[in-house]
Amino acid sequence: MRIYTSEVKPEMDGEVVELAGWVHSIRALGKLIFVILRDREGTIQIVAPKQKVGEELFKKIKSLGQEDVIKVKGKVIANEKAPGGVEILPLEVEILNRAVRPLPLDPAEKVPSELDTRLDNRYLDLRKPKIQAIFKIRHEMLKSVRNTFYNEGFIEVNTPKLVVSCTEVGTELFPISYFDKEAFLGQSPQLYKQMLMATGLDRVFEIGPIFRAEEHNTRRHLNEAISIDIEMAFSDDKDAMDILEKVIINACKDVYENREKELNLLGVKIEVPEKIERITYDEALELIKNKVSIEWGEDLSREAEKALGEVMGGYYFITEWPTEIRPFYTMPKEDEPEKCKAFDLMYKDLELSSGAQRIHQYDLLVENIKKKGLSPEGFKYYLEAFKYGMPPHAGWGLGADRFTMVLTGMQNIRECVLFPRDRQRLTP
Ligand code: AMO
Repeated sequence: MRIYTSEVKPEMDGEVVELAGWVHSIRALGKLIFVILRDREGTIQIVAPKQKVGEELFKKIKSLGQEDVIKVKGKVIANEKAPGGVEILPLEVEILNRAVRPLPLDPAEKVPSELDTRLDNRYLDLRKPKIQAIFKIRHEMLKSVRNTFYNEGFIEVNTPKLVVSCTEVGTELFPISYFDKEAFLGQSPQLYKQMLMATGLDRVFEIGPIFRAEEHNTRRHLNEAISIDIEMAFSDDKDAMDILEKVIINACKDVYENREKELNLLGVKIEVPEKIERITYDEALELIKNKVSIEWGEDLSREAEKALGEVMGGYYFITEWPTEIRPFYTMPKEDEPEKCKAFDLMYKDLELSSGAQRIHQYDLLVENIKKKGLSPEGFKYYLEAFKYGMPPHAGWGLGADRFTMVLTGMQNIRECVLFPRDRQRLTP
C-alpha cells in the first residue's frame, strides 16, 4: 500500500514501503544516484548505488528528470546523515509519466519566478511545499469555521449565484445573458440568506463565491472571492458579533494547533486572540484624528484604515456606523437613527467582514430602498418574504481569501486563491 514520505520513520529500518510522487531533484555521482522524491506531505531521499540496485534499475533511475512522476518500492534505511534521518534503497521503480523539460517554472525553487509567471503556471507553482502550505492552512480554517457553525446550530445552505438584482451598493455587478433576460452574477447571498429567515431555518451559513466587477487592482480585491456568510433569526448585531468572534478565535486556535509545520514553512507566527475588542465608529475617528481627518458620516478612507490599524493592531470590531453609508437592509439604532447596528471586523488595516442587524419590518425596508435611490419593484420577491412573519435577524459575511491572507501572512490576496480572478486575469 502506498504511504506518504512523512510516514517513513527511522524506526522502520529494513521495512519495504511503496511511495509515489514527483522527482524533486536528481543528482548522479558516477555509480551513485540521489533522487529526492516529493509528495503532498514532504520529500525523501532515494539512494541508488549501481552495485546494489543492479545495472537495469540503475539505468532506469539515471534516465529520470525533474518532475517525472514515479512510483517506488524500496527498503527503508535509517541513516543519521540523510534528511529526516532516513532514506530509501529502491527495489522497483515505475515511471508513471515523464515531464517535458525545460519546465516553465521550477517547483524546487532554485530559480525564483514572478507572481504572474507563477499564476500562469499555477499547477506547477502549487507543487511547491510553501505554496501548498497556504492551501493547507486555508483548508484548516474552513474546516474549523464549519465546525464552529455545526457546534452553534447552523445549517449549511446553498443559494443561487445567477440573480436579477443588486444587494451591495457601491460594488458593480457582472451582467450575463440569461436566455432572453438580463441577469447578473451574485455579489452576495444577502437577499437569499435574509429570505431564509422567514422560513424558520433559524440559523444558516453558506460558503460560496461572490462576484464583484471591481475595476481597481489592489492586493486585497478579487473579482471572484469566497464569502463565508451567516444569518441568524431572533438575534441582533451583538449576537452576530459574538458568533464571528468565536469563528475567528477557533480558526486561529485550530490553525495554530494543527498546522505548525505549514506555519513554520511560511515563517509565520499566528496570533490567537482571547477576545476581540469592539470600538464604535466615533471612537475610531477619535483615535486617528491627529493623523487623518474624517468628516462624521464619511466612510473610512484607505489612509484612515491604515492609521487605525497602527493604533489598534490585531483583530477589532468597528460598530455603530453612520446609517447613511451602510446598505439599505441595515437596522438603524432606535435612539439615534443616524447611526446603525452595523459592524466591520478588521485585522489591522484590512477589512475582513461586514455585518449588521437587519431591518425586518416591511414598511421600513421599502422606505429605505427608496431612500437609497433603488426601486422596490426590483426587490419584489425579497420584499414579499417580509410580509408574512419575518423575525428580527442579523448576520455577516467574512472574506475567506482575506482571512487566509491574515492566517498565512501573505501580502497579496492572489497568493491565497488557487486560480485567482482579477482585472487582468481570467485564465488559467
Ligand atoms: P461586504 O461587501 O463588506 O459585505 O463583503 C463581506 C466581506 O467579503 C470580502 N470581500 C472581498 N474579498 C475579496 N475581494 C473582493 N472584491 C471582496 N468583496 C468583499 C471582504 C468583506 O469584508 N452582504 C454583506 C455582508 C453581510 O452584511 O452579511 C457584504 O457582502 O472580506
